[in-house]
Amino acid sequence: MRRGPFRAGAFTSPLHDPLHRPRTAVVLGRWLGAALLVCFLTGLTSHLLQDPPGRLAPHLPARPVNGYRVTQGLHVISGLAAIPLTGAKLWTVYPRLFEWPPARSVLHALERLAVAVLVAAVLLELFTGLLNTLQWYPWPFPFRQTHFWLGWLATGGLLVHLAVKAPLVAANWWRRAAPALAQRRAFLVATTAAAGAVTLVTAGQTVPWLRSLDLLAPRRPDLGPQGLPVNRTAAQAGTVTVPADWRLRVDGPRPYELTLAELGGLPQHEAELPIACVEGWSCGARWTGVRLAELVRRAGAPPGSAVRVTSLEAEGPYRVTEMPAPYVDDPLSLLALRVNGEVLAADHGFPARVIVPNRPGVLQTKWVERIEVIV
Ligand SMILES: Nc1nc2c(c(=O)[nH]1)N[C@H]1C(S)=C(S)[C@@H](COP(=O)(O)O)O[C@H]1N2
Ligand SMILES: [Mo]
Repeated sequence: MRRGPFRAGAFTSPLHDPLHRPRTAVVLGRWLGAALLVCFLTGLTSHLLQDPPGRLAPHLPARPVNGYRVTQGLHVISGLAAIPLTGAKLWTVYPRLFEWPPARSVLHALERLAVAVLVAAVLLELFTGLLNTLQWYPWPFPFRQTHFWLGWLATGGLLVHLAVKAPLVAANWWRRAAPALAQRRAFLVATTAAAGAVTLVTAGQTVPWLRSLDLLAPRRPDLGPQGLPVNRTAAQAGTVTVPADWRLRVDGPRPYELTLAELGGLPQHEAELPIACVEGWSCGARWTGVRLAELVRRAGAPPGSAVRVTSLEAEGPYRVTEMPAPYVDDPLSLLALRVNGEVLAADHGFPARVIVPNRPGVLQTKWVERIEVIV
């Protein structure tokens, strides 16, 4: 029965020696655990901001202005760094996959099952997340819900794993406790270098002073029309032609319509606000337009009203978005007509787009045609 990797002594690396393995696993586990914790908390933040439960929606904060930019930037940075860390951690412990006998007791079998769930959830989570940063969805299931629930599964699995391993973790927490091993040093240095390199060549998609090192990230934040990347072009969204008689319609107690010239005639305000895409890139820009709060007041709606924004786009998941009151009322929230001093390019949402502080990029609706007061 005990052939190949199941043989006793099949793994010859000193790093795989049961005497040395736990300390390596603990050191890597600390880094990986920290990365996964940051990833989970920032992911939860993103999910709540994007799809808040009804009771929470009226309390979402429109500040800090760069809040989502920072949390989602960290989400993608920690997720990418977790990839080499997961590889190193799995390599360290994978000989245990071939343990003999496969299960010593029911408890041992359950413990192994929990590890299987944890590893599968983390691998699938990192894989779907990575492909999402590339806007590549080669699977039949919806990305966001799957990514969300896998996050809970991975975090639950991690807590069980930590509880089971607590004594081993405690015994190997300090360097003195474990015998020194030159190969471990080399392995940990190489893993740190790999995680550091992955971070350095991708973080520039959101961290301005790392921009020049942004070699592997799918987007350069400064490349695109008007100095801003485009996630979905007007052609992709099927809204290339804006009707010549385009009007903004605002529905509320006193509905009205405005032509583009009339909108331009209202008091214009400026706001320095980022587009912070869930896929990990972000970029600040100077927007000019009419305050959303003013448009809503003109329709006779009181402060504290939420709105639904509809795009000219024929179809697509971001055609309609709802905006809770704190965003509508924020003085920085605009229906923007210009970006960085120029009339919006078609790809940035001409004739008008929403730009609001501390909100995911997906909700910054482009090619707006209608704003409805909903409460
Ligand atoms: N109507 C509409 N608005 C949209 C989108 C879309 O597909 N349709 N994409 C969103 C996404 S995912 C992002 S990140 C931002 C990007 O804005 P930009 O292309 O002007 O940089 O627009 C958002 N607004
Ligand atoms: Mo996005």
